[in-house]
This record gives sequence, structure tokens and C-alpha cells, in this order.
Amino acid sequence: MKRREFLLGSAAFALNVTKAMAGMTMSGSNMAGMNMSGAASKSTKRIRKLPVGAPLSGLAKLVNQSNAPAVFEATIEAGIASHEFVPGMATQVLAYNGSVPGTMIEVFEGDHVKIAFKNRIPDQASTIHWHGLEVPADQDGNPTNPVASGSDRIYEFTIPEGSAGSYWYHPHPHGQTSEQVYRGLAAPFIVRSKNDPLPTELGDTVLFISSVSLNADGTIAENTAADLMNGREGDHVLVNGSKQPVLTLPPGSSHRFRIYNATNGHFLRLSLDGHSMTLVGTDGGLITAPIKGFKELLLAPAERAEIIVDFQSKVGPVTLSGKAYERGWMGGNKPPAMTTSLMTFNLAGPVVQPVTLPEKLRDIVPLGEPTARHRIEFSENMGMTKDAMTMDFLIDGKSFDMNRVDLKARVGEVALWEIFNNSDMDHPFHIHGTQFQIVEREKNGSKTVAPFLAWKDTVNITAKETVRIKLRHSMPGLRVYHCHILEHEDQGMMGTLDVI
Ligand SMILES: [Cu+2]
Repeated sequence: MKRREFLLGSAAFALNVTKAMAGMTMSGSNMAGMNMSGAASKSTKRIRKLPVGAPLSGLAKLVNQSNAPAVFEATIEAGIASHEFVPGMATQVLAYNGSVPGTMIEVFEGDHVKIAFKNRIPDQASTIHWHGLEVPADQDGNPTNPVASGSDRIYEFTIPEGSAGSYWYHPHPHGQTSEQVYRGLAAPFIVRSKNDPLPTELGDTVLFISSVSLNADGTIAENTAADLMNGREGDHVLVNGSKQPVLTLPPGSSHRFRIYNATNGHFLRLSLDGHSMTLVGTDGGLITAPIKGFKELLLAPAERAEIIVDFQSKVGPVTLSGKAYERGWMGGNKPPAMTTSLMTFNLAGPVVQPVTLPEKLRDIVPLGEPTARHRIEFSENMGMTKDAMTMDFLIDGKSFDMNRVDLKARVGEVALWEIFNNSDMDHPFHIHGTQFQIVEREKNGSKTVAPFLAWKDTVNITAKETVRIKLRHSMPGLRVYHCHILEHEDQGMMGTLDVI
């Protein structure tokens, strides 16, 4: 095993990235023309300013090639594309069908989906993981099913009834997920209901939040030691691909937003300039009834929320910002604790009336008494050798091994999972192939029961916190669960669940 050392900030502090990093880009893969072989310790100047204030972009849609009813067929090609984050300066990105963010998929419950995937990423295997969707294990883009560079495969699955919600898709090859996502591979996957209870006058706007860090020459910056330890927080947070965009809406109007945290490691503590937000949906779709009065909303990496905002009736700007959030930080280069502007709603034109929401959105049946129990523990393992620090991100003391079965489950059984974060920073837990219900949280001896019923596929677990969830897998096969800070996942914070 080849070990690699690099400097940690200005402290001349060497971090030795351990075995799990072997094969990652830090050890120098050769992606043609993508400037990927440079050492991470090299101090490269970054682009600190990007243009702001452009109108909010709509997202490119993936066109359905099928004329058959309830069938969605398309091709998704992942490969190198050119993108201008800075006008006049070409940045090489990785893109789905040439677009960053990737082409958005929109289907209906019950649709049959058939996607031809072409991996045209030089030198790297990839997969497409359908984040949050209940699809067969061998169609879910797991790290156990890599698609080699230059080859193709078909992903095929049927969207379950009752699963309308805001999902997404992204690569999941072991060891290279973080890099492929921060270079641009991620996109929304919206499942619509034919009987959506929310009034159409609310509109329906996707806010897909990602981030980018650019070197002065316009190339995408590689992960630094701080990124690898804490999860990458890009220098620029983007909404639908641009920095601090503007959406103009009538004053007094009510609007529906689907907000995605598609960053590798940025925690978004959202607030809206004195406005409160009404929560109507989580990762797995609508909740049972609207919940008013959220002054802020924390979205950990990979989480989504559907909200309704009743905008004030006076004209002027309203800023959506990300407030400082203490999520634990290892080593140097901690970002300053400050509020970041994400986008602006410009209230202009004649005042309109707010929209009244239905009292009930849908039924969510509580998962019953569990017949199986699992307890897992997240940990970080820091050590020192003679001249370097070593770092591991572990589940149950082990680094990910796709050839090892860590846990077993039976199709249809309800399992109670207890996830203990025995570390010093937040880690968002995600499991493939199902949605779960949060039961309770426990920290410092005090328990908090989940305040409402909701379908989730990702839950943030703060340092030393235990979260209990209930879940059920309806299809057999090998699934994975992991921390959704993608750098941690790549460095081994992932386990396997064999459902039989
Ligand atoms: Cu983590």
C-alpha cells in the first residue's frame, strides 16, 4: 500500500491518508486534461469571486424517449464537459448529458424507468445511484456493481405507488464518489403523484444546492486535507448551478420549493430573512400535514425538504441564507462562522393573495413493532506515526469492504436501527433501497421523540448522539449504508446489509 502525506493548512502538519484512500484521486489518477495529478499540498490560488445575481436557472430536463404510456426511457452519459462558472473561462467538469447540475428526471408513480447509462469518464468506473428510491438492489448503482470507464449498462426499475417525492441521482463507485460529485455529477429525480394535494397555484420550484471550488486557472480544485477530514465545503455555494441567483415573485404570494442539499459536506442551516417556512415534505415525499413556523431548517448533506413560503406583501428582496452551523471540525482551515447568502427572492409587481394549504396532505402508516434490531457505531480513528497523523472513518470499528456482509435482514421485517455517533463531528446516515421513520434521538441522557411522522433516507447524527430509526426493505439483495459526507464514505465509513 502506498501512503501519501500532505500538509494540513499552514501548520506544516502532515496527515497520512490511510488504506481507504488507496485508489482515490489523492493518490493521483490520470484523468486526461483534468489536472488531477497535482499534489493536494500545493498551495493553489482560488477564485474567490463568482458573478452573482443572475435569474434563477431552470434545470435541464432529461427527455423521455418513449411514447408508451407509463414508460420513461432515456440515455444518461457521464463524461467530461466544459462549463463556464466564470464568464469567458472554461472549466472542465464531469457532467450528466453535458449539463451541470445534471439533467433532471421527472416521472410519475408507477412509471417503468429504463435508463441506458454510458460511462465516458476517463479512467474511472462509475455507477448511478438512485438516491432514496426503492429500486432492486442490482439496479441501484451500488459500489458492488461498478460500470467500467468506456462501458454501458441499463438500469431498469418501476417507481412504487405512494413514493412521490424529491429524490436525486449521483455516482457511487467506491473511493471516487466524492470526486465525481464535486466535479459535477448530481441531478434531481422528481417522482410526481397524479393526485398531488398541494394547489398548483403554489408553483413547484426545485432549488438544487451544490458547491464548487475553483483554482485561479479555472480548474476545479482537488480535495484538500481539510476537505478529506471534514467533508468538502466548496468555496461557492450554488443554487441550480449559479451563485446567489434571483427569483422574482409577486409580493404576498405563496410558493412551493423543493430544496436539495447536494453538496459533499456542507451543512445548510437555511433561514429566510424573517419569513417562516411551512414544511410539507421530507426526503421521501409529503408529510401528513403542513407544519408551519420553521424559522430555520437544517439540511445535512443529501437531505431534502419541501417547503411552502408565504411571502410578505411588500416589495423588495428576501434572502435565503445559510447560517453558521457548528458541526464539529478537525484540524485547521475551519471556515469562518458566518451567514452566507444563497439566493434572493425579489418581490415585485402587484400584491397577490396567499394560497390556503389543505389541512391534510397524505397518510403515512407508522412502521409497526420491530422484529429485528441493529446497533451501529460511527467513529473516527486518529493516530500518529513517527512523522504523520493517520485518520480512519469507520462503522463498528471497520473500514468498508464490499466483500464482507456486515448486517443481515429479511425482506419485509421491520427493524429498529440504533445509530450511535461516537465521534466529534456530525455524520449524516444514509441507507439504500428504502425510506425510514425516525423514532427518537438521544444525547447526554435525554431523549427526544420524533416530532412528526415522515419518510427519510438521510438523517444527521450529531457528535455523541444516538438516533433510532425504523425501516423495512421490501426487496432482497445487498444494500449499503454510510455517512453521506462523501469524503467520509470514500474513506470507509460504509457498511453492507444483506437482505434475504
Ligand atoms: Cu461522516
